[in-house]
Amino acid sequence: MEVKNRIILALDVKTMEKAFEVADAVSDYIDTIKIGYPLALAEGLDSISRIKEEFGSKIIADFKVADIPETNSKIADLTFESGADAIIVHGFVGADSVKACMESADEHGGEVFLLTEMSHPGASAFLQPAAERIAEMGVELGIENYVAPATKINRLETIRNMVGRDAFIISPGVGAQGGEASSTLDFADAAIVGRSIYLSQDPENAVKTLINGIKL
Ligand code: NUP
Repeated sequence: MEVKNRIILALDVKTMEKAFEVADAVSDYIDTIKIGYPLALAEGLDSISRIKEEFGSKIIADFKVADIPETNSKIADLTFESGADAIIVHGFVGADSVKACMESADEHGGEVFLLTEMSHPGASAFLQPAAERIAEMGVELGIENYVAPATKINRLETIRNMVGRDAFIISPGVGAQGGEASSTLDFADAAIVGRSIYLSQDPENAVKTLINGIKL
């Protein structure tokens, strides 16, 4: 996936009106938008196609899919049918569950991002000890796209080393969670940024400042 300016907007707002306002403000700089549960639950799954059609953006659906294979298939099918270009899938549920999403992605011409380790402090309890095994599983399954945390650069680096230089890593945690774009992008291909853009008084300027601070 090509991500303009190496920044992905996490559009975790709860109304379509606000979503359109923020996406419109940054549309000159951002061509990839991550839509997760907040917007999809508030405004429906068609928020994906509405944003995509209005702004021509690529959409990554952050549904952190983590169920049995049969249910994962249905979730992934519905997500791709709603226009998503990619879906974020949890790895801790195991290879069969992840494969179900990969098969759905193949059928729909979409992509899977494997979530290896998360960016929040609580992730150190259960997910961090499993993260390297999850990344290894991703490599064994032939997954090319990963999500790894911007808040723990050493962990991001470890995951980069495990998945290899050719893998595509997107990294959340820049800004509001304390991560910093430039060092994140030493190891990740793109940074995911939510609150420091959509809560800003001037989202366009927030994005410009971010871009100016990174080596493209
Ligand atoms: O480990 C993760 N951390 C994380 O913050 C995996 C994620 N998918 N996210 C998501 O990234 C989170 O749900 C939110 O949509 C975005 C970060 O937003 P912000 O902290 O920049 O507001």
